[in-house]
Amino acid sequence: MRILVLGGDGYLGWPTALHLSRRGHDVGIVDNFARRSYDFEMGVDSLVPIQNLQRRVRTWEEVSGLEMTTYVGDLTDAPFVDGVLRDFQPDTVVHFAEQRSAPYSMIDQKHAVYTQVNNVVGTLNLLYAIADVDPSIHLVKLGTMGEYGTPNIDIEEGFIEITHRGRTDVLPYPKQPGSFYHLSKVHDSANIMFACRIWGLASTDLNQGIVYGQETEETALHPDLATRFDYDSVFGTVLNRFCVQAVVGHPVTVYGSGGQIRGMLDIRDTLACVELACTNPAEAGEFRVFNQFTESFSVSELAGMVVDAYPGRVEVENLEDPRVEKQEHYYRAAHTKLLDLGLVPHLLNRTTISSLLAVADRHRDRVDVTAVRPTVQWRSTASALATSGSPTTSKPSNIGVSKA
Ligand code: NAD
Ligand code: USQ
Repeated sequence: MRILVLGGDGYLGWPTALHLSRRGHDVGIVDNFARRSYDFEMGVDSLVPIQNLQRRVRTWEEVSGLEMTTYVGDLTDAPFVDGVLRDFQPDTVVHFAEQRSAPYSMIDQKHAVYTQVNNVVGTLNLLYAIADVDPSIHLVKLGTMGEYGTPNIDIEEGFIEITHRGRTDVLPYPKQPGSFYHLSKVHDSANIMFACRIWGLASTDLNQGIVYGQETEETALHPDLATRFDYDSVFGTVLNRFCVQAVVGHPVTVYGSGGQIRGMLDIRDTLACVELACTNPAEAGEFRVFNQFTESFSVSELAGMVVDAYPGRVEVENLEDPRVEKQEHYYRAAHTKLLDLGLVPHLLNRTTISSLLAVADRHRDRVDVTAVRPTVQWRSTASALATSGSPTTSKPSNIGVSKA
């Protein structure tokens, strides 16, 4: 297949592009490097050093003997998106290219607006481009389990059968997202579902849980192929953060009681799930939803697992929760559709956590402990970080087609 990976310079997009390339697909990457500019804005950096995209691709081509095309530009630039689809002619577009941090979206008004414009407008441009260039392109879109929130009933995969006053219908599952970022994904889902209905597009919305891990089979082939690893309080996700905290002797930062339960998955399973979605496409006019996670854990359970796996002493600190979220709640979410397609999950165990701890330990000298404690407050309309800079406005307008 010809597969275009939008956001292919990011934490998940890069290893996914490598994986799909190694599995024999012709892969193109699109990115505007917004993620790298958030690092400059926040004054933080990936724990694991990463190379620029051109060097990454060159190294991959040398190591694998496989070619990869890159396009540098912004999805909010409609002519750019249209031009890339016409040039690359993909069978499938895998769309990772969004601002993906909930805390970043909650810094202040500017960051909330930036997040929603970047994510919703980027996806809308993509939908128009697919409809105009080739409506048969399958859109595989990264959504989030956080679209559903934490309702007091079982969560289904995208849709729920409801009987109301004697009549029954299958309707989109109710959404109760927990940040302006998570809301942007809800808006995307509604727009994609509508585009499938009116233009007959085919799309798979992958409602992904929290990803942990850093190494994949392909990134391990050469140090220049490493993907990023965030531990700071804005972009770092919970288990990755806890492992870095343990290694540098910082207390593990459990927000509130730690009873928050979330769906999680290993980074290697992200790659496998995306590939399964690509190779088993949705039909014309179909909008389908897969819940992409393999297990669920409470934040306290994750903290306990890190304490158990780390050979030294680790303290756990219950901080006042900077977010507005339920700390004790029911959580049971369906996730059978990817298993039915053949997913064989890597489950979280002591070995996985030990290998994450080893990654953190290898790069412990790069940890900036001042970036670890949470700074963004959901209850405030302007967090301390609001003065530290503005969201990225870089918007290259030309199509940058480059063969590395
Ligand atoms: P990331 O920030 O590392 O990667 C996203 C990439 O998209 C970055 O390289 C960024 O520069 C690029 N990008 C952003 N806006 C763009 C635009 N307008 N035009 C072109 N490129 C743009 O994020 P990630 O962790 O790799 O997540 C990828 C996707 O998966 C996101 O959509 C995220 O919401 C979703 N997701 C991530 C997780 C997780 O735990 N990391 C969990 C569930 C869902
Ligand atoms: N948490 C802590 N301590 C920390 C960090 C987080 O207790 O130091 C708690 C949070 O309060 C929250 C939970 O851990 O209850 C998860 O937080 P997170 O930052 O790991 O994840 P989240 O903000 O939900 O976002 C991440 C990704 C996002 C993706 C989402 C999937 O950044 O792109 O959409 O996971 S999901 O959680 O299913 O919505």
